[in-house]
Amino acid sequence: MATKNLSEYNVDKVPDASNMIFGIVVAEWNPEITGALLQGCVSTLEKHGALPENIHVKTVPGSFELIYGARQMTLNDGYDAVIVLGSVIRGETPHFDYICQGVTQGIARLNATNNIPVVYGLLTTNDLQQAKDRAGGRLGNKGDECAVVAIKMAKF
Ligand code: DLZ
Repeated sequence: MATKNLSEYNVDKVPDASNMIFGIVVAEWNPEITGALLQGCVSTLEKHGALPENIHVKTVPGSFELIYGARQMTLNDGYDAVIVLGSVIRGETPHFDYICQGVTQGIARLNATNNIPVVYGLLTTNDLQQAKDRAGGRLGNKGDECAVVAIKMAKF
């Protein structure tokens, strides 16, 4: 099955984001990738009307810390949606699996227990090229997809 281009979506189905406030938590690991995810995410939020002053970006050391960062942001009632952005690349040890499972379950739990939607922008790839392909490369940008999801969930 062909992989979907992450930057392709139906523009007509995206609500206006001009009155919405977004929090973004971005991991510092693999900065070439997470920087590209952030760039795509912010530009897509702004494309749909979000004001730059209503997009608040915080960094955390690694993807595992995205859970804590997102939780702190969801404690602030002012956000309409929170987005986490990270990139975990498979190494030689099982560490990759533990981080991916931990972040996935942590973000799922936040969504099941909090009132503010948390959008899951974690790239989990076997190598750097797969991450590049999904961070502004041949398969689009996961950051764009997360922005669209955040706007839709904020409206929800
Ligand atoms: C330790 C680690 C490793 C091996 N790989 C990554 C990675 O590919 N991407 C990422 O975002 N973070 C990685 N980390 C760091 C962990 O997410 C976390 O910051 C540390 O385990 C400390 O809690």
